[in-house]
Amino acid sequence: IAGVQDPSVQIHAAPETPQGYGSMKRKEDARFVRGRGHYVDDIVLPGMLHGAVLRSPLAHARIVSIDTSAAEAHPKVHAVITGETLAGLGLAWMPTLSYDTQAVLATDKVRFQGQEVAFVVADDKYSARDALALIDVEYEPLTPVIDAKTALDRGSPVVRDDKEGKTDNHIFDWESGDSAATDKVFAEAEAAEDQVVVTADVLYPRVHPAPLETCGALADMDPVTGKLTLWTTTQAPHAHRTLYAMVAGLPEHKIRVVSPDIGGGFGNKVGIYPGYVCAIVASIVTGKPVKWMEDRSENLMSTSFARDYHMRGEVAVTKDGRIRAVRVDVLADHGAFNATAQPTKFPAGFFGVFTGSYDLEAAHCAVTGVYTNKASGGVAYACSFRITEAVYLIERLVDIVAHDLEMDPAELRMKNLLHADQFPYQSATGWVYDSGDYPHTLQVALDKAGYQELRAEQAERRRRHEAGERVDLLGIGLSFFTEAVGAGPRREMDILGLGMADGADLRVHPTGKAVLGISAQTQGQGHETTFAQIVAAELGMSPDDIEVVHGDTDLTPFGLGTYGSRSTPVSGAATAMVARKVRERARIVAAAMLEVSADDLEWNDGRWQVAGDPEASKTIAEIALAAHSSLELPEGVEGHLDASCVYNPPNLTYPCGAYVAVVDVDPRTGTVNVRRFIAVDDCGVRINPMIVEGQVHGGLADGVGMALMQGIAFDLDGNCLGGSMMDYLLPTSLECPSWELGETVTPSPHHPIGAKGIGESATVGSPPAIVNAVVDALGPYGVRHADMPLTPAAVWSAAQGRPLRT
Ligand code: MCN
Ligand code: CUN
Repeated sequence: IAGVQDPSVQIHAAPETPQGYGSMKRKEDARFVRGRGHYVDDIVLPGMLHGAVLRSPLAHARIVSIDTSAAEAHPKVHAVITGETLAGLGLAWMPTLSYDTQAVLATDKVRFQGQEVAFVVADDKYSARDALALIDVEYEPLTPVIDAKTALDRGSPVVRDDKEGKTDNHIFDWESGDSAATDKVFAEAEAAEDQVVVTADVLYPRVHPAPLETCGALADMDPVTGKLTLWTTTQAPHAHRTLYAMVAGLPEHKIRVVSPDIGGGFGNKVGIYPGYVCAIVASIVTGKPVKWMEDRSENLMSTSFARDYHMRGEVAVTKDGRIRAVRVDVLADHGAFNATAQPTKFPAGFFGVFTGSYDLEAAHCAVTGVYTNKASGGVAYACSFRITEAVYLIERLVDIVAHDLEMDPAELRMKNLLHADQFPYQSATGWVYDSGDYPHTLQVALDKAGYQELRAEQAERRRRHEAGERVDLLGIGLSFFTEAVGAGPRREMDILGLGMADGADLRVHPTGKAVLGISAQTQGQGHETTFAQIVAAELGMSPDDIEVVHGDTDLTPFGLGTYGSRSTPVSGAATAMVARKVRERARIVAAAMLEVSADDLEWNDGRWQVAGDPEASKTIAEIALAAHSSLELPEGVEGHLDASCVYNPPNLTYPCGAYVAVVDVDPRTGTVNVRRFIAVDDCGVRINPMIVEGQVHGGLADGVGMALMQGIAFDLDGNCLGGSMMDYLLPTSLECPSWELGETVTPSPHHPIGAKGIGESATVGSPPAIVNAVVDALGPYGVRHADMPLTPAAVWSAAQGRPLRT
């Protein structure tokens, strides 16, 4: 492979592991493996009532009337809330995270199957569900808008006729890159003998994060203090609190949002759902705590979906494989309400990184968002704000270029990847990639896979297949991805006006044990362990002596929460910085203890030490006790040992990775078996390699699910065809190989500990590798592209030359 012997390619050794980092077991697992996790549905309050949501059976219909009298007469029912009740309180509609509005309970129309229509409050959840059947809603059916591709046609029904003057289903147009410069390269490529333009239509189907714990809330409005406590499944407790404060007109200190243990979020728990608001209103109306937990179908049918991007990509490339420019057109199906969660200036999320890991002359993309009669959402499922779609597109395109030019896809990538000496690199769409050594990372993956041997086996199988033997075809699929995670710099990134910085508080107690308060919220990522490790490494302590507090707005500093793999890049940085602040304060105390000047101290081996005299030193525990004692401190030093800080990241971090999928495909049945999967990730310095590998394992399994099994489809009436786990398949160990992981380490130059995010990398990088592998396997059938999910039917149809269209 070209580039391998390139002397500019440096091999990065992992840096000396600071004390505290390493694969320690997860502190939180002590409770999880004993079944002692504490989730929203585990919380029981005295006198608590239960809510249930009546949902629309139709995708698009006018509401003629709602009769709740029979439900209200049910002996165990306390209240039935409808859109009309909420309208009286000014709460029938709520703001979304994308400056749109969303119906809390439908008043005028229902706009997707599963939409919230009424909320019943009863003594127990069974009675609440029973009473739903007693509500009589008369609907006048309307033609639904199901196909995003026809949503903008003249005469299409208008989904959002609640918006004044709205006569179409258009939401936004957004573009990125230099259109004129890109068109110029394409014009040249079309004219030149030695260049071609390669085009492909690529769909990233609608999928769903499907966390094991569905969404829910327990609201308790104390009528005496006027304080609302909300235990809820949220990835962003502080942001939710501010939104509730804005909508309800309550001060933030009168609202406490608690996110207890969360059974998986994957982006599904970023937004605010009508059920949360209904539980709050119901608690106010009844004067009792009210709990609402959705079931599996409710979760799949009504909460934040992901993807649904219809993409056309064009690549201008020289015939010897030098990629010059990429041009992209996207139609984004946002469902009935534009409720995607992403920084304000990025309506298509970070799709702008569709230029991938390659050195391009020019690039441009245009994205158009449309309303359809489907559930809203859009940015969820480990997506790094739509980098999943961007990476999938570019990595499919690169393989299609390789197919059309009859080049080896690894060689084509090596030819176009950015080199280590190009960093920091400004992409054609303006992103400043912080660091990386892409050819090296790819080479590590190819070596680990035994790429040449695999190609030899593939050729041998193809020979046998062509000779008429019944043999599985071997497919080898690569993907190389760059992510942009850790949103983000406040000057560029906010959500509903809230800048994306994060706070951290650290308090070391007299006994030398510490409590760290952070605004990130773990849903399973292991923050209680890794964030303790960051403090431990900075202060020379044991991670066991540091308690990480998160998920309670009364106990933690403000910040925007966990999504877009931002916890380590932003909260993790805040944690390192606050620990360093404490360390500097400790230095002054240590100087007083040792009766030397603070300037004479150096931080060595996890303690403050008199320069040149290792015997004269103080640990943080010794210093903490002294800081709370009668020790005389210099003028202006108050004592105690604590600090707080807010971290505003200067840039995003740019993790990368090279993945190789090896699949066996039976062309007669369309069955795909993922035989091997090699994943080499570079997330900079790894705090806890075991946790990092766990994150990668999960994301790779996600990739198998999306590439081969998952899709939320709709019939022509707008009925959701993915509303249960019989229809929406989760990958299990049976579909997953034993993952083969590798790593390269290119620290982020601007992050205090050199770490980059990892939480979504594998979900981003694995679908293109698997699809590339399946298409590669079908080479003897001349297949150039097939859309996900590559179910046996889809693979078989592709082999027959009649690809399935979703
Ligand atoms: N880590 C590390 N060294 C690094 C980077 C990360 O040790 N260089 C550790 C972190 O400290 C953290 C974990 O790996 O314990 C993931 O860190 P990070 O990449 O910062 O991601 P977040 O913590 O912000 O997690 C969010 C990310 C997202 S956005 C989705 S979606 C997703 C994912 O995490 N949802 C998950 N992984 C998940 N894993 C579980 N179990 N459950 C989810 O809901
Ligand atoms: Cu896009 S899913 Mo994660 O950012 O919570």
